[in-house]
Amino acid sequence: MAKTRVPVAMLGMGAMGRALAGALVDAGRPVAVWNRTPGRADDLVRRGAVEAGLRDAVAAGGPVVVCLFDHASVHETLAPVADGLRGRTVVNLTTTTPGEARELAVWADAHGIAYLDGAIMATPPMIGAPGGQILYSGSREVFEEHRELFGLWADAVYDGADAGTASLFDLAMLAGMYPLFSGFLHGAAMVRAAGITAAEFAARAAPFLAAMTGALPEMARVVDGGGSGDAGQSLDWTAAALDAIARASREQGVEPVPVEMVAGLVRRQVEDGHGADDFERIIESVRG
Ligand code: FVH
Repeated sequence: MAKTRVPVAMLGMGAMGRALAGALVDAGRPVAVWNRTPGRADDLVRRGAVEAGLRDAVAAGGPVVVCLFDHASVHETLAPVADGLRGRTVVNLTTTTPGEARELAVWADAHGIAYLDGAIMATPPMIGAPGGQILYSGSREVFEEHRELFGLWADAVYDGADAGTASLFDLAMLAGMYPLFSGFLHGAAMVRAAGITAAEFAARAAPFLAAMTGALPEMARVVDGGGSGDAGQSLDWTAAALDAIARASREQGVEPVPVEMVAGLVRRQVEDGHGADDFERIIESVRG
């Protein structure tokens, strides 16, 4: 059988699982789909996917791609079919911590399963469209063997043999994204109190915030010890600026919680005598 005709088993038909399976169906790949609650893949079945019981889906022959809610649901799903997975390949695209990914890799190895972990840096509509990335780590052989398949979903990036690395990058990047989104929504609440819509605010904030990300490489240079860290704004200055933002927020009747989180990190460094240092110094407030 030609490699592209080997059926891919897709476990998990949530929003992301359906998007991944849909991209394969669109590319003419045979796909066997399974979901704990049957019927969530009806549209895919109409388009050519085969809905199967768990054991039959796993027996389909090709790689078994897992996209479930969390680490626990992956174990709950794979444990009963571990015998059927011996000698086979599992690609786990469920969001897990690095430690959980490594634990799954060890579990897979103990059951004779080749394991590749993945982290999806995309939303379901981005699957099969430009702009998405999926990070992989674990078995290089599995990554190389299924590279073409992975390319149907998004840009595929291999991050090395440690199964935890893809998750580490994923969650570290999300650690940046969620505070950014919270900050945007905080700002939207502030201007809304003045009758400005979130859409108007987004049109102003998006280019500004995008331009600000240009500062990241220089911040990184300072953190890595290659920059002076004295070119920007001191933490004393930043503390005053954050205080002004918090006061402005309260004037608008909005609780400045996201900004207070940052102010707390700054305050710790100022209290430790680093008020003259640059903003990058607050990394010391989160280091263990
Ligand atoms: N959706 C997104 O934008 C993000 C983008 C980045 C990566 N994530 C991760 O992808 C995993 C799946 O996400 P999802 O969007 O498909 O999630 P849901 O639509 O909530 O579907 C969850 C599926 O998991 C099944 N499930 C839940 N618990 C169990 C269990 N104990 N045993 C077996 N299956 C389970 C659930 O089945 P059902 O409720 O329909 O029966 C869904 O198929 C996730 O790790 C994201 O972090 C997506």
